[in-house]
Amino acid sequence: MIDFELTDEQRAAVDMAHDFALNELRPIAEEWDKKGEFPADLILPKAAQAGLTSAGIPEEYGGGGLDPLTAAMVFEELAWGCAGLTTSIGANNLATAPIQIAGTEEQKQKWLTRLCDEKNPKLAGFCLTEPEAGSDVSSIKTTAKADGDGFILNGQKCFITNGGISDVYTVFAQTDNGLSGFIVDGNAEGVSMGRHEDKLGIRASHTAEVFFENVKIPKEDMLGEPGSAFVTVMQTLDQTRAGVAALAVGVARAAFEEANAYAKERVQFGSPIMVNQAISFMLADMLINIEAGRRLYYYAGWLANRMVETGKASRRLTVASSISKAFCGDMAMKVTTDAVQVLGGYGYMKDYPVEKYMRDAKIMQIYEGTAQIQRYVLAVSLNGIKEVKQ
Ligand code: COS
Repeated sequence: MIDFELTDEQRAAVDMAHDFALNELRPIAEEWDKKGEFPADLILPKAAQAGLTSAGIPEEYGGGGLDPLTAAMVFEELAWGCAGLTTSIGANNLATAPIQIAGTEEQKQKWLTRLCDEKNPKLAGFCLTEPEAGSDVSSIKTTAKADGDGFILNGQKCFITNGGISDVYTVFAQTDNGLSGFIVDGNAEGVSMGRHEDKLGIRASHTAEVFFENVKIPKEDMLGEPGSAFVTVMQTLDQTRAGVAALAVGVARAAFEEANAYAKERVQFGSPIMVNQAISFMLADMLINIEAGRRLYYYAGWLANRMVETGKASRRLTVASSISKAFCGDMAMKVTTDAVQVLGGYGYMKDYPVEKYMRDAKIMQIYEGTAQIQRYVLAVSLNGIKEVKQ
């Protein structure tokens, strides 16, 4: 059955996230966007207190226990407040997904629990991307060489959200058997932060290189079977891409609201510019695309819930999550660009937030798989698709 009502739990989570976005994120968004830094000391304790840094971690390990769909709904609200701050707060969700997918019970107890201490909030980072391995996951050069009772990790990761300021990293490296996953203590000797990136958008998130130099990893911190990490990464992204789509919807929504309000107030040629169909149709198109994007990520999130419940990967989820990410990323870019257009010269100035929304939206077409990679995933699936039935 299809039901478009949120459950009581979802309503409560969404309302809480909206209040947090309104009262905690929006008031500081502009300042930290300008500074280009994540104000960890300021916002992390509040986010942890509200359960946002551990929202997707099951309750039995101390987390909020939100399923992927409800977590995505929460991210939509937070991104409405500030997509940059949300990216750093939400990175724990991405970084811990591989532990939830491939980790043992002991690993979950040890590492997930550590990230759920509200009084001592901690960040986690997902270390996949390297200077020469972004879309092409198999070409990762970081190595983990077997050494006695564990491994020695060496390599360089880049564009890592919360890189260098995280307590826990999930790291993907080449071993004798292929790509393997590891959980790495951020305080271990040999883990260091490289360049802190100066970005176009989501500037209030922290993005940096992470270096691993002869880092000793005990064998019990390997994630899953040796050589099994490619599939773990794919399943992680299947599960989290709806969350990025939701972020994109949140940014687009914020831009739409600003443009809609402006169009009612701005008078030119004796009338509010809203009376021109050139403007009102643009706003109507924004609304159509925001609503369409939201339904797409709801569906992908719903399928992700099923993956979590059954523990089984599904081609349907891969396709749905790529569709939602591709559509919502492109949609957010278009909606935010149109919002700048509605505000005209004012939209181009930093006095209004729409230029920030436009800068923030661009990353939605890039991170967690570019718009082109999503289409590649879909193109590969075409072989198995004969008809597009319900
Ligand atoms: N779930 C489970 N298994 C999957 C899977 C998925 N979603 N996608 C692929 N696999 C499996 C395949 O079944 C295949 O298994 P077998 O070798 O047993 O047949 C294996 O993984 C390799 O799959 P494939 O041949 O499709 O891999 P490719 O090298 O062609 O790469 C893409 C596929 C491009 C889709 C992948 O590299 C990708 O998603 N890249 C983007 C990564 C990304 O998003 N980077 C951004 C940084 S993340 S912050």
